[in-house]
Amino acid sequence: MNPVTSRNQAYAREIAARAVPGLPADFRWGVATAAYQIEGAAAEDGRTPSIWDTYCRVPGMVVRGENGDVACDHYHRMPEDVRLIADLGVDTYRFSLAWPRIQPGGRGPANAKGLDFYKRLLDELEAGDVTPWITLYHWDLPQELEDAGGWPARDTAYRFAEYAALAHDAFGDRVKHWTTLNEPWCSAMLGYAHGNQAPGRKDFGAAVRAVHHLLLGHGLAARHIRGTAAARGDALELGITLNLGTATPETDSHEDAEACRRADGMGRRLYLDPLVKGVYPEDVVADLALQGVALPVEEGDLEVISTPLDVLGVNFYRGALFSGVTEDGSPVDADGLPVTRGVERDLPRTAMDWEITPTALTDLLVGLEADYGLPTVVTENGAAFDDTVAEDGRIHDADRTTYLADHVDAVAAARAAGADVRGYFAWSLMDNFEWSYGYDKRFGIVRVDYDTQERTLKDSALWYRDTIRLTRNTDHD
Ligand code: IFM
Repeated sequence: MNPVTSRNQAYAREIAARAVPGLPADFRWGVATAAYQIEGAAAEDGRTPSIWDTYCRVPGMVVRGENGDVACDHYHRMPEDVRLIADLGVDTYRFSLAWPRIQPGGRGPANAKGLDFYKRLLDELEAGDVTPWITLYHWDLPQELEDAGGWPARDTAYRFAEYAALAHDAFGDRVKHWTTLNEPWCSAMLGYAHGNQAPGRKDFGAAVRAVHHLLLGHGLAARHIRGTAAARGDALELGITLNLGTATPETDSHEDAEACRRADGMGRRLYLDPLVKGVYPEDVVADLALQGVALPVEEGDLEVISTPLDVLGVNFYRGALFSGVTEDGSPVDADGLPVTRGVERDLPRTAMDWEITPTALTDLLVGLEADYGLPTVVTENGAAFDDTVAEDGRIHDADRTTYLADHVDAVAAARAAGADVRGYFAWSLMDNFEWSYGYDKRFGIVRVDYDTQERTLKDSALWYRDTIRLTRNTDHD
């Protein structure tokens, strides 16, 4: 039985009421998307290819060889999509700008037609009373910059700062919320070490250089944006978004504690320590040195990287259990170095085969507060499930509703425990191009029929709308 249908609003209200306590009326509710995943219009109005356009064309890299050429056709259906967002009652829409649309080829002046599209988007959002939240970089590096070395090359950081300046100069008077990078861990590690995201390179040393240059690019952009906003008197809330999880040891052994230290080091502290404290974590630097790899830090870089942040964006999907030994308990190493092994648990999973671990979100947010003390916003959280369209034409995605409700509860619990969490954005507004998985995995609270481009609110979207309404009307703080 599906628990949340439009005919069963009582149940939806029950779940919503469960999610409300602890969240104040001014809590920020949003939905999020990213340019390459929804826009389509890949070759229109001067946009040039990004690394994802190229990667999608490499046989075997993306399920069924799919790509973002058309995606959700958002570029042409944007006003309709914004109406959908406004009708959900969210106050914020987080979207990314396509670098190759705004600055084709990654160098030179801004492309007026590219800027125009986002100007029209801002107009529509304003008309719908929805606050824009811009992400400058959600993985679509102009291909020309990859050809010149990509993120492992220092120059890319300066190119990013130049593009960020073009974008902020154009929209800074209308947009207060700016995120520089989305999930630099993915750009660096999946793109340059694992090779399962664009540009598909497999070179750990290059990935570590990419980490530093992404952070440097962030810092250079942040400095410019801060300076211009202050000079122009523009309101500004500036941040970066990281994909973060939790690392829990399987046992209380030294090996498992070390495995978690390494995982947390490479996944969380390698980014947050330089961003917030202006230093790279010594233990991670030492681990990298053992692997013959170094961060290419130059004088003054860490000062730039630690330009003050107003908010930390947290993308959360799952926590993980780690061990430092093999399944039969024997110590193990690879090339003489200790390994970190993810341990599978008997937990419910999403269609991505990701374990569902809502309490890990509470732990993560509370831990971030303790370690870094920055206000946070959950800039992405959500789940892919194998949705079906029922005979009544609706999508009764109770699994997604439950996932979202449990994670909203987890945010409320983190706030109750003292974490300054100020918002929650569902990933994603609508089904879209899920990178190497193509269109197979559906994360949307709105269904997209890719044959007709018809949008249909799933039950989870109705639940989200009701939850937001109830929270606004019930201030618990
Ligand atoms: O779709 C992605 C998004 O682009 C970045 N964060 C994770 C999502 C789900 O995999």
